[in-house]
Amino acid sequence: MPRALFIDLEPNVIQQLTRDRPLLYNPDNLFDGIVGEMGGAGNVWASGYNLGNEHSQIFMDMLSREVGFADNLSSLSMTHSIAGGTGSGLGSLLLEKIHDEFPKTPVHAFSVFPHRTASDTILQPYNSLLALSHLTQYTDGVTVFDNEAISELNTSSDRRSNNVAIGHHMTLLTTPQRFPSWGPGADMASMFSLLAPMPRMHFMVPSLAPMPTLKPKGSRITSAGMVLRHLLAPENALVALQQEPTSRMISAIALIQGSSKPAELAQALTSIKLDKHCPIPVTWCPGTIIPYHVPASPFVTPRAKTVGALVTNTTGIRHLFGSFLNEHNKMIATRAHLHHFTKHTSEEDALARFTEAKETMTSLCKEYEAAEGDNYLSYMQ
Ligand SMILES: Nc1nc2c(ncn2[C@@H]2O[C@H](COP(=O)(O)OP(=O)(O)OP(=O)(O)O)[C@@H](O)[C@H]2O)c(=O)[nH]1
Ligand SMILES: [Mg+2]
Repeated sequence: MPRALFIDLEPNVIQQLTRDRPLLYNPDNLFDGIVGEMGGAGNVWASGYNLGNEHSQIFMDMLSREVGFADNLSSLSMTHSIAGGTGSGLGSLLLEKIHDEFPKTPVHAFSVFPHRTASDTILQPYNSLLALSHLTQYTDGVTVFDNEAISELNTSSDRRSNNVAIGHHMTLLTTPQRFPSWGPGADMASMFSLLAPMPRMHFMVPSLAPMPTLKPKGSRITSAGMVLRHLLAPENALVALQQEPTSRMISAIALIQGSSKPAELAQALTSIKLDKHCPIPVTWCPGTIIPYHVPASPFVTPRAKTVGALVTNTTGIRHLFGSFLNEHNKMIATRAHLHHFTKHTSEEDALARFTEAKETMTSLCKEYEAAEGDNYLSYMQ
């Protein structure tokens, strides 16, 4: 039975989940709406945040109960999207509460980022910015799943096929911690301490090889070396990033699962350092790609001879945050759609939150920019 808590402010999604698999989930871990407020957060961050705040005790009791069952709590992970009202607003509130109640527990997020060009919620530039600043302040690591990039790779904007890719990546990334005997020191907390040597620069770009959602033609990617090359090619990243010549890699972890031996993986990495696709590392820390060999499960038929997932901490992500900031600035300049927010909070409160979030994200972008130069460590003093 999954230990996960499933929390939503409207019943449809969770009810569908339990209809499909009635015996899989612990009913105590499902929360599908607040009585009298079953309409969700209506795509408004402030609504999700306020509803969460009013009823936070329910969520924290659910969490404390499940944490109480753990012999050895290693970290907490949250999965959400940042564009609507519930994932962003209730998600932000939960991150604050978790930070207060479990200050020593590392927190990670798997965050779905929206299409910038074909936005499906008009308030996205408001919601996303507030969620991003919470992810910066209250988590130790974020794996960014960008619907725009994943839809391009899938050649379809169907959410289900995006979820298949996201699910495969999450599965591979968390394999070492779900089967601890397979990889000592490979729990999320240890991995993110290698990935994010500086606390705020903790947003990871994932990639996957081969993509599980493409037509099954049989993969020509068979060796660890081919998987690594595929993972490092910028066009295979699950985040749409412009290739900026100034971008630098802070750290990366490659998880390779399949028939290749750990020694082959180490050898492949050495030769890849000469490859044109190999990202240029920062100069103020080792900036290496750390390999993890993940044995395949005897219970699952592998979908290819070798599969791999990569998570990269790159300074190039600042350009993505820059585009979120730009969109927000354009919208707030005319106070567009602000009335949706001010149904749930005062205009003064909304504007103060936007200003604070903008400052957080602008200073994070500046930090990434400084990390591209040689004087980053003195910049941080
Ligand atoms: N990859 C993926 N993206 C999704 C999925 N469902 C929603 N999204 C994206 O997530 C964003 C907002 O999601 P919603 O699920 O509508 O928002 P919510 O967090 O439930 O908030 P409210 O509906 O306002 O209560 C949009 O950018 C959607 O495209 C999904 O199943 N997979
Ligand atoms: Mg919803």
